Amino acid sequence: MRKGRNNILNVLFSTSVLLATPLYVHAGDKYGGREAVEVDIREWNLTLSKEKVKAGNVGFAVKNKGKETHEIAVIKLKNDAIVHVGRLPVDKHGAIDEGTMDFGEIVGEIEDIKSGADAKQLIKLDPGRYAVICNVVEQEEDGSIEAHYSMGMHALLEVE
Ligand SMILES: [Cu+2]
Repeated sequence: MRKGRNNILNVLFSTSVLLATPLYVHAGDKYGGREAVEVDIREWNLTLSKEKVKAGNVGFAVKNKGKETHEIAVIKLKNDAIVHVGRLPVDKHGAIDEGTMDFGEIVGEIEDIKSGADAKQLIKLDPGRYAVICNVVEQEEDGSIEAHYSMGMHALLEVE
């Protein structure tokens, strides 16, 4: 399913170049980046328009298609952290403790993206593996704690 979606995006990309209406390229151009990644966030997933980009300044164009406020954090994973991006170490609430994590470091973050809002940022990425996650933690009315990362808001981005 995921592969199929990427193929469609690749076709759109080629077509837009041919028609000189570079909609897909534009997000990168605006920020001077050679690459752009569109990030859709909603309850409870986070999807990237590409799984792989070239190193350098990468434009992230985020759209919150959900009802709740979300964020994205881009974490460069250490080389030896060959772990599924959905199985990173979490605290008791199911969130990633950004202060003590030892499997990688945050290289970029866009916080407080409201429902329906867009957010864009250029983030410099070196080659490697990255986890793109929403690390929002909130308390529900019944007192339970909801950690968006553990609910499924994560994706892997490879930079070459
Ligand atoms: Cu979230």
